[in-house]
Amino acid sequence: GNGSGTGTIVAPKSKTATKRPSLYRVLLLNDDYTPMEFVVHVLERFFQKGRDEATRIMLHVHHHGVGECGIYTYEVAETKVTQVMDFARKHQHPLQCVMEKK
Ligand code: NFA
Repeated sequence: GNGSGTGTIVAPKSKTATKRPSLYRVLLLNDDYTPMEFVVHVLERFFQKGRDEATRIMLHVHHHGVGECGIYTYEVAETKVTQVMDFARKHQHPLQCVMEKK
């Protein structure tokens, strides 16, 4: 860029429409077998939640069947879902993680 003053001549930006990316909710689904502590760990590790917020979300999923972990662009949401599903499978827990368009 020209920000640091290198003497480069930059053409003025033409005013074209920039569209915001679609957003996706990442959700955890309740089941009868995954340990509560494992779900809290998932929320801390993959969704950057602190212990208290992770526990709140886990209990919401436990009581309501589904709950939101975060809202991300498509590629980030897809990566989170894959990371959680791989981690749950590795530990032989049936935890399900899905994404839905907002
Ligand atoms: N319902 C699970 C249990 O009683 C805990 C759980 C919470 C599982 C949230 C999945 C998601 N051990």
